[in-house]
Amino acid sequence: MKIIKPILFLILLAISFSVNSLAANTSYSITQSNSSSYVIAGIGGDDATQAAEDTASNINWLIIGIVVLLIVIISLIFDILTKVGEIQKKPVLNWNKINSKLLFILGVAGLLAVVWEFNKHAPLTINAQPHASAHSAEYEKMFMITLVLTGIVFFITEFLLFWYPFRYKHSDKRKALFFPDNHKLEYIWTIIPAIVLTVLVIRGLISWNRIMSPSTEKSTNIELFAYQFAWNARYSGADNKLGTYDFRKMDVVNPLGVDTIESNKAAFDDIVTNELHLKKDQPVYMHFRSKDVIHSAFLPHFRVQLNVVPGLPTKFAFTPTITTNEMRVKMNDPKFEYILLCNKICGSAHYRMKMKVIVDSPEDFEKWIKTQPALTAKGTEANMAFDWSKEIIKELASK
Ligand SMILES: [Cu+2]
Repeated sequence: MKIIKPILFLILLAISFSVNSLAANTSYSITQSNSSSYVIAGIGGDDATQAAEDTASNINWLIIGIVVLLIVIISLIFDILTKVGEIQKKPVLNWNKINSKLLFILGVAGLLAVVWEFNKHAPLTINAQPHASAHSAEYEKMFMITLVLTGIVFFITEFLLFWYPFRYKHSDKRKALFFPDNHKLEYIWTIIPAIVLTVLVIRGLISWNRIMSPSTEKSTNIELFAYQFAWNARYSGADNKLGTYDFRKMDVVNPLGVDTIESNKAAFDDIVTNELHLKKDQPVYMHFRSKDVIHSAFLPHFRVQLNVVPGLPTKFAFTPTITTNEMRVKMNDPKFEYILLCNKICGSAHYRMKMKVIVDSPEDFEKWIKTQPALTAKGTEANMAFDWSKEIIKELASK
């Protein structure tokens, strides 16, 4: 009580100052142009901007002052009620009841906020995006099973956490039960989660192994090259072999440092592009390589994400199953595009590190790739003679 009075005085003083300087600015008419700035009509230039900023700042201080004042007033009311209780020799406020109720309200509000958050922001998550690869359905299923199981446990345990302090708050009429341990209960809450987690982990491992061990010789080899701040794709050409590279060979004409010496024949027909074209139903083996820092290749629609680490090539195989055109029809969105994003904050222009991904029918893929020059003239010749659409592998259909 003794401390509150001087604080109250100081706050009132601060508010009166704020109101005074606010009044000094009211001769300008203020219109809010957008959420971030105020514009004063009739006055141009820096003076107007400065005045507007001062006013906005004063309004903020005024709001803070009012909130602090309200807190002080409420605490004063509580103080007075406590004093009244002392005089009457019978407490006016039962803090035990108030706290237990407030805690329970907090718990319920928190759980409602979780439901609200799911409704509000779930459409922005990866799971709300359409999926278009051979393994994506399995991934989705696994994610949903884990989410539902952990979700049920979350809601039950969180509710109980707030219900118990409310239901079993202190009462003069009863004594707390001394309850050191109960073997049966401990068995239940150890064995059940252990079984559930084991099933989830084993199931996950089976899926992981199936997704991560595709047949290498039946896949098209493509290299994804990441650098600050863009991507390049390197196709292995008609021989389906990526030529070796050497970082010392990187320069303006050969940014990927591909070795085109005579002994490195595999590199001759390699094709470097700025767009990633994939063939429908054709498994692709992605070899990720970074020039500078750690990036992360994120292909949300194919449910693929892998770190791209300088000096440590990483790999992931997947099979796109829906062409861009088919997806446009399916989504009823003629502008739909697949995308490759960098998902690691890799520097100042990280936000624009993305690449257009197009899934073609075998015929369209052939048409496109034949317009792309290889690293050498000989390689281009070999690629032109190659029947790209023949390479469709029906391995997946047989599964
Ligand atoms: Cu990046």
